[in-house]
Amino acid sequence: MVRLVFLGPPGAGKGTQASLVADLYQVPHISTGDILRSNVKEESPLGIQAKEYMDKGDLVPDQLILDMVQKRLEHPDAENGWILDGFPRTVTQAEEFAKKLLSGSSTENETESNSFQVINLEVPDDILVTRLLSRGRQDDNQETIKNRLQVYYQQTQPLIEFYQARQQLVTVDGNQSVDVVTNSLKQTIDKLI
Ligand code: B4P
Repeated sequence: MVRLVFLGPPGAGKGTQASLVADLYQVPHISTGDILRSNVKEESPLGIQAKEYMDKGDLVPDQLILDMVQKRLEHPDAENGWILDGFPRTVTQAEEFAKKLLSGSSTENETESNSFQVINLEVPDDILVTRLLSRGRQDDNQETIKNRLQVYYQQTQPLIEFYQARQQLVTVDGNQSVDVVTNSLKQTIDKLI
């Protein structure tokens, strides 16, 4: 079963690749960034709370994210696999995800570390900044990007060690053309499933 987490700094191509790979393996692409942005657009209570963090490039509080992801994973389309893009993003999110979100699934008898794999997309900082500035989303300005990178190094990068220690991590070079990255991912995933 394809159950993957895409990890990486802002602009690494998580969203770009998760969407392509989800189509290839016919599993839902679950992007916490996309779900948050659609809540912001609808001005839902979650969107109103999330907006102030996203505009600054800060992370939305863990509990809001955990509830949101749990709800999304309860949809029937997630029963036979998923690609999580942008979640977990903190050690707390990762610990809670391992403990709670997978506890009710059919993998109850498996060890937690066998239940999903994590793909870490690696891209140098200068390339990330260039990519984000040319994308030009509302949160893609110099100041916010600087903060998002800092937040990544402080809060998300520790997940590399977290998942390495659990033997769940595979790193892929994201500093190549979109097609080349997709092909590397396909080769990596075919070995994992
Ligand atoms: P996200 O939506 O997850 O966005 P991202 O990390 O900035 O970008 P991503 O890595 O997906 O890059 P993309 O493919 O688009 O997060 C936005 C915000 O939401 C966060 O700052 C935070 O506030 C909040 N949030 C989300 N999840 C959260 C969580 N779990 N906890 C708390 N808060 C959370 O690519 C970027 C650009 O590069 C695109 O223009 C693309 O076309 C280009 N590109 C991609 N691959 C390329 C390649 N190989 N070569 C050249 N260009 C490429």
